[in-house]
Amino acid sequence: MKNLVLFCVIIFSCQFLGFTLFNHNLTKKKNLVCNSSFENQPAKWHFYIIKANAIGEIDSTEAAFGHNSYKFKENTSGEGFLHSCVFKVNPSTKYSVSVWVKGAGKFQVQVLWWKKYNDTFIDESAQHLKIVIKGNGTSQWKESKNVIEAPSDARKAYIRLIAFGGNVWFDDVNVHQLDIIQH
Ligand SMILES: [Ca+2]
Repeated sequence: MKNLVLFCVIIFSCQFLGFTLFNHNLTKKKNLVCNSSFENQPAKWHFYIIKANAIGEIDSTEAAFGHNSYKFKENTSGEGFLHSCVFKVNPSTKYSVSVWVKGAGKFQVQVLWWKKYNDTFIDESAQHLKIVIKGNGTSQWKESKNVIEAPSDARKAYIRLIAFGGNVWFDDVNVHQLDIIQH
């Protein structure tokens, strides 16, 4: 009887794991954000301090998915932001943006759109900034999401995560194109 129960547990576990991995792979294929779950090194995310004291770091003790998240470690006056890799976008096209958040502070998710962008030149006049999501952290991991449309002149974009007023963890940042370019 014990062997039968063990067998059933193993079969159920395998099916559940396979189902989870299958769905996760499907999501990953379309996600435009590099290292979206903070599982890889180098992180390919860049942290900037707006007000001292703010510290940003990959945290292997908290995770909504996988093993890691990104922690904004801040006192009540500290404020920082973290920006993602740059990715290509299609103008006048809708994108879904989602993120998992936990913590005591407040947070925002912004998208910065660019006509052009590379490592040595940023055309500041072409910048458009959009606050996509904002809210208060919660004691448990919670997903927040929204849908946005790329400006008519957008060619590239990146995500900026912002937190202030207390520690905040981010995980599983996703940006997916929702429709096909109309031109
Ligand atoms: Ca993760």
